[in-house]
Amino acid sequence: MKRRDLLYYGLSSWAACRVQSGLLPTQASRNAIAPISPDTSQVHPALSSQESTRSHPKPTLKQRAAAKNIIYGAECGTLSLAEEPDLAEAIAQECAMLVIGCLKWQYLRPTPYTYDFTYADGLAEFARQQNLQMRGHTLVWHIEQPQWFQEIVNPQNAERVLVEHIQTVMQRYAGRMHSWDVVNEAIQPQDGRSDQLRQSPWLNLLGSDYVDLAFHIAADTDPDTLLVYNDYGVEYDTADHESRRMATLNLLERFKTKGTPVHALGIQSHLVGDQSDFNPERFRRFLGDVASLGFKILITELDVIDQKLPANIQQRDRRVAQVYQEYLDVVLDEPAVIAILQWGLSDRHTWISQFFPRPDGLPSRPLPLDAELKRKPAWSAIAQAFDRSTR
Ligand code: 9MR
Repeated sequence: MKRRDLLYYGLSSWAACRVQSGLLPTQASRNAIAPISPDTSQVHPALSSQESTRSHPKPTLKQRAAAKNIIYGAECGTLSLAEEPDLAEAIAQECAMLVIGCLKWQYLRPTPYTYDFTYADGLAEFARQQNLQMRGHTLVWHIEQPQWFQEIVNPQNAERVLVEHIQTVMQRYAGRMHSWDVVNEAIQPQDGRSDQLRQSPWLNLLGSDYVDLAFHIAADTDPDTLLVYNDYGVEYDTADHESRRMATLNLLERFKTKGTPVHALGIQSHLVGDQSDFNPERFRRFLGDVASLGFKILITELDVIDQKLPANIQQRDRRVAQVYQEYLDVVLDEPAVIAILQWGLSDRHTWISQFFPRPDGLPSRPLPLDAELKRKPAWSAIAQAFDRSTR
């Protein structure tokens, strides 16, 4: 079996092994953190008040997922885990994979001529110490470009700038990344193009083939990593999501026809707590359609937006847990799904509190652990979904 096949099936920890013999990033020492015991039978003290897990240790999410050949993990922004050892311990305990979400241009490219890997290297070093697999997010996106981008990049130099960026960033972590979100959110049917691609800066500079170019450069730069096309808005039974599902399938078919090296679809999965139009059969069919085109599937940014849910914490947590359960019961039935990754692990840090704040000002609670790292009903729902899965 080739290395990439192992990755497809979520069986391999080769990336973690390879990194031990690889180069340590030079800036890593700035963010270096003390090794944390990977002994998952030890429960974090913060959990013990809610769960008597010391006497009856419960398997962690990564253990339950691994039993079903699934990789469970989370993204952790630009966090310095050295400053939050309790969160670092929780991540090491629950997660088998760390999503390095600060590999965006805005963080990496202070000037057109320089790169700053400080945040990403710190997290990569943490992943190495804890034997976590890693994935990178993201090489090509339509937003969050540095300020200089608009002034410097033009149709004449755009290809060179894009190629150099992808090569530089991927080479740094080559052999260590399980997968990469090479292109993020390229679809936008509302923009009115016949190919349903988004009117993005890259499209305007390079034409619609920028997507294919990015994947070809990525494949040449790190032939062993899984190359993912990542997007959102395909989960619900609404006209908008239906058109995005169709556009996604069209794009995947286009990749196949053109021989573009894309291995998997990333479905972000920012679910909405008060939305009632999740249709299990429709979503199941979509996953099956993606799989039958030959693509693996990763759930890449799972969380549940609780902006419009009741203030009462018990009611709110119950509904969030129910949303996780309904969704994962469908997702985990699809054999092409290889990973369940969350956009954060603890409510202490979540984009939702900024982007979808509650009108009553109460803190958002979209993730499996609360801000004190206690396991919530969402944690139990995810755990049970893994346990129930018959894959
Ligand atoms: O969670 C991320 C937030 O902290 C950043 O400010 C934002 C812009 O870089 O990106 C958020 O992450 C997004 C991800 O990159 C793509 N899918 C949607 C995520 C939530 O907005």
